[in-house]
Amino acid sequence: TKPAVRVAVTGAAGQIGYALLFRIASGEMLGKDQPVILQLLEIPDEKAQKALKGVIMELDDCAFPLLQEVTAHGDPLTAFKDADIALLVGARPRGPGMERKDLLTVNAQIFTAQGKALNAVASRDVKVLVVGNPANTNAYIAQQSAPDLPAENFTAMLRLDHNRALSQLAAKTGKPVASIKKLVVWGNHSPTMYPDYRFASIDGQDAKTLVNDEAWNRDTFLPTVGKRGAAIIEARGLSSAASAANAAIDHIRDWVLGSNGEWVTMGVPSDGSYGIPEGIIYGVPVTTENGKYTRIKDLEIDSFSRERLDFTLNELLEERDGVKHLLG
Ligand code: NAX
Repeated sequence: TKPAVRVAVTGAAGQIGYALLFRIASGEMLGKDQPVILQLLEIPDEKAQKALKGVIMELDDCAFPLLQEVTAHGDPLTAFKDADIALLVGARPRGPGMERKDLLTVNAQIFTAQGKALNAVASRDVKVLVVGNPANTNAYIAQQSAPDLPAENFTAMLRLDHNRALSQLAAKTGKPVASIKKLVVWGNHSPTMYPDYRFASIDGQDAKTLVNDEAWNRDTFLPTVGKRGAAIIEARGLSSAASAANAAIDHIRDWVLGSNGEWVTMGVPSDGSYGIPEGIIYGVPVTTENGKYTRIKDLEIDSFSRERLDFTLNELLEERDGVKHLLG
């Protein structure tokens, strides 16, 4: 059998953690022949650690054949030891009366510490996915705090937005989601993101021609995908958890096992293409193979799209400027 892969998960006792860990342990993320070790991090707080123990009891009770070991941690320096994959899910949510700036600051502290810990103890080619919000900027902070690790291994989750866009487009055209190829969601994981089907095909037909409804794109599709998170909170009284966990599984599975030539959206450090300053963590279309992602280059950006790409970029630049003074 294969040697086990070490997967560190933060915020492991939270909602997304609860929807995520059992699927990792059952082999849905890394394959049904891939043993895993789970290294779970929660805040040192007694209540959180106790809840984490409860989750581990349930993992034990599943008797997953692929789950070789599970450990509980209150310190990233032990949780990330030799980690091959790190899913950074835990973050400080916005509390009552908390300004965006305060949210950025508290999370900058968390992700600076976690980036340093990864830098110190994780596998030298650890693959990092940041889910905790503000995901792109948190990923940027973690990356900046881990100078000894490859920058391209720090990614943020845009896959939930990508999947939301797929399902909206499928509903509009009456076609199955699996028939849609080459969709992308550009930019920040926030309502400023830009879901874009200009390059997409559906059942081999050009998606734009098939939809043929610019007003729907602008007035329905973009806001529906962009505000889907808020709509889920409104309906459920809680933020998306199962769909977020599912997207995290999709992101890592494709990164590790390959996307078979299909485009997927990943938030990755910019290489300067599409006018996105180098290093900014921005959602772009990629294909993945052999544990690496490759950006889709040289797509045509029309003036409407340019505006949308810049709008979401400006938000990311503001976020970066808001935390600049906190980075060494
Ligand atoms: P929960 O509040 O249910 O769980 C978060 C858990 O993280 C808590 O148990 C908390 O104790 C823990 N935590 C907080 N700080 C930590 C730290 N420094 N180290 C370790 N653990 C820590 O939130 P949940 O619904 O699971 O959401 C988690 C994060 O995902 C939130 O930031 C949320 O905004 C974000 N999301 C991101 C999405 C994306 O597409 N990128 C979509 C879903 C979700 O909204």
